[in-house]
Amino acid sequence: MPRFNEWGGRERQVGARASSQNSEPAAWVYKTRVGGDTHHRLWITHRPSASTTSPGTLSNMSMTDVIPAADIAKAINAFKAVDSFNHKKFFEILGLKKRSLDDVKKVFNILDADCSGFMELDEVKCMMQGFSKEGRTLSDEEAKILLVAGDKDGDGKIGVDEFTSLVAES
Ligand SMILES: [Ca+2]
Repeated sequence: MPRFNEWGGRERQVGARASSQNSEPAAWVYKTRVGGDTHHRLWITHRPSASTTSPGTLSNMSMTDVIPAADIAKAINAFKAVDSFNHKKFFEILGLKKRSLDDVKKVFNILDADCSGFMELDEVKCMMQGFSKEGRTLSDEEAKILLVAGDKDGDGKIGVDEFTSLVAES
């Protein structure tokens, strides 16, 4: 869904998410490259239609482009029970550690739904949903454990390098 902005560049929609199920408006992130710089802009808009997009997924890249859908389903199903989540096992089932660094970064970029460069607590809680809409939200306790495991520099969020380290340790 390209659109034009005041810089004259074409904007590419790179992310979208809704604040809660079926709620509107959703936040949309557009990315533009102007003179070698990448600009991200957040637009608050209404979700065009549930059939063309869904919260937490990218319009131009989906998780199944990187990880086989069968592996995602297996990983989601393994942690259906509340407070059963274990990120090492989750990444292992996904085969994430065996993937290229580039693929792991692609995964991170999808999980970073607002393209802030970090997985903040709300994105950590929705990590399994970032892989599949069938995934459940992590409990507060599970999210806290995952955040503490990933957040090496103590800024309260997970950056791309922290995420690739977390995968490498799994
Ligand atoms: Ca983020």
